[in-house]
Amino acid sequence: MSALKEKLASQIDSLREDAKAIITACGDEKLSEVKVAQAFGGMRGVTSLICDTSEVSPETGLLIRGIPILELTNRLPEEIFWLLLTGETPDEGQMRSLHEDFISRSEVPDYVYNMLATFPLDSHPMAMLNAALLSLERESVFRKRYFEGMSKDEYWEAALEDGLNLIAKIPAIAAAVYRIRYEKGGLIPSQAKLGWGANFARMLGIDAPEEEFAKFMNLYLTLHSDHEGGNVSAFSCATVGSALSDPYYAVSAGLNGLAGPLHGLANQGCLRFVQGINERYHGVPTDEQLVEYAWETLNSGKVIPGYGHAVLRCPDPRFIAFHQFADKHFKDDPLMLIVDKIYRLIPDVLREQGKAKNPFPNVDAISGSLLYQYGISEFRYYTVMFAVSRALGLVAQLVLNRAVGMPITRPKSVTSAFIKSKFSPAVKV
Ligand code: HAX
Repeated sequence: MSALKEKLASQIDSLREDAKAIITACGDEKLSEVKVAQAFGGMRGVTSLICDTSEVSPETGLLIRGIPILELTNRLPEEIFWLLLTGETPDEGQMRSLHEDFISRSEVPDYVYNMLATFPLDSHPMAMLNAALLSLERESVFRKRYFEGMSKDEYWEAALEDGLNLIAKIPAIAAAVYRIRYEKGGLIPSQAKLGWGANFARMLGIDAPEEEFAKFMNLYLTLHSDHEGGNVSAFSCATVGSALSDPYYAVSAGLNGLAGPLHGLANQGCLRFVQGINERYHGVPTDEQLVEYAWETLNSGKVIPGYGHAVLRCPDPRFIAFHQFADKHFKDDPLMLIVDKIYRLIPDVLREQGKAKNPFPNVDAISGSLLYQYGISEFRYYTVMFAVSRALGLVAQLVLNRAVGMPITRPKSVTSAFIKSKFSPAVKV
């Protein structure tokens, strides 16, 4: 048994007992109430999910298992995966075991590459990634064991099997999407022993200093790994997984959500915004010019990409981590100077407009501009890199959900006619 499986196996009983004890002790307590505006408003602020892998504090941002993300920026993404799942950081032996486990599972079947090669070249890279993950569903251990009659207590093990296989293979698949979709030449063979992030960096075949780019990629993959349970990708993945659809279906569903412009796709929009400024003003604009550009964007009914957040009410610490990295490596680059200036000036513009509840940058305000520094100029690919990282959190959440026996997700809906009739005194019909 791998060290990770052994570790989880030792925790499962207490996870289940904890969940039961909590429900017995305070199952009738209220977590939140739902107002009509919230039902019409994407359930914003309705506390109704359990997620132990990470939480997002409005005031300080992402905590992974209670640890602020800024304290984890030197960790490898594999360590973060272990932490997300077990609540502990792995020791050297455990890391070695996880590393070997990923190596042994990393080979991608040829049919996946063959299918990717048939995609028209104007396909979106996220559609290619998700199609590839779905094609791997035929390998699902969870589905096979489910139909062989596996007991409920074993669901987590089968979900972990699929999850580990998916995570071990996703870097090579994502790199293949890049090289095929953008006609970069042949695929670069995997060297899984380099480590999960460094191998991904290498397989992309980017012309950048290898060690520095690998370091950047590890940071990127760590920062995007998880963001509690209610964001579109996590919630979609958990919902699909709750029907006992196997992890290939569930993770791919989550990543389809990540492909939306208000979620993971914002990183490509943000770099376009920064470049638009660069082109209009032939370099770094004056403060007045930048503010003018921001108002033009807002007045034309668009959002400022990379700013605002459904939960955060502070600068996203993931933005801060990238900003620190940029300061170290690309301090005087014009695009980074524009990113900096936006950070300094846009919050006041958004405050003045008075709509966005959070006027501060989120992670997407800078991630694309950094990828661009390394010569990755294919905007549409950026969300694929986000997806590679987010697979860590989605799998961790799925495995834990199956471990504690989370039932099928099924909130109740009502019709708008019901709301009108129930609250008619308050509604002019
Ligand atoms: N620029 C302009 N207006 C904004 C804004 C921004 N950056 N952020 C929010 N607003 C507007 C909203 O569009 C909304 O306007 P309407 O009332 O006219 O509909 C109003 O402010 C209130 O919105 P909110 O409650 O503050 O924000 P939401 O929770 O509804 O939405 C979003 C959160 C992240 C979707 C939003 O802030 C946004 O569209 N930001 C720009 C896109 C972006 O950066 N997305 C990435 C988010 C991080 C992420 O998930 N990455 O994967």
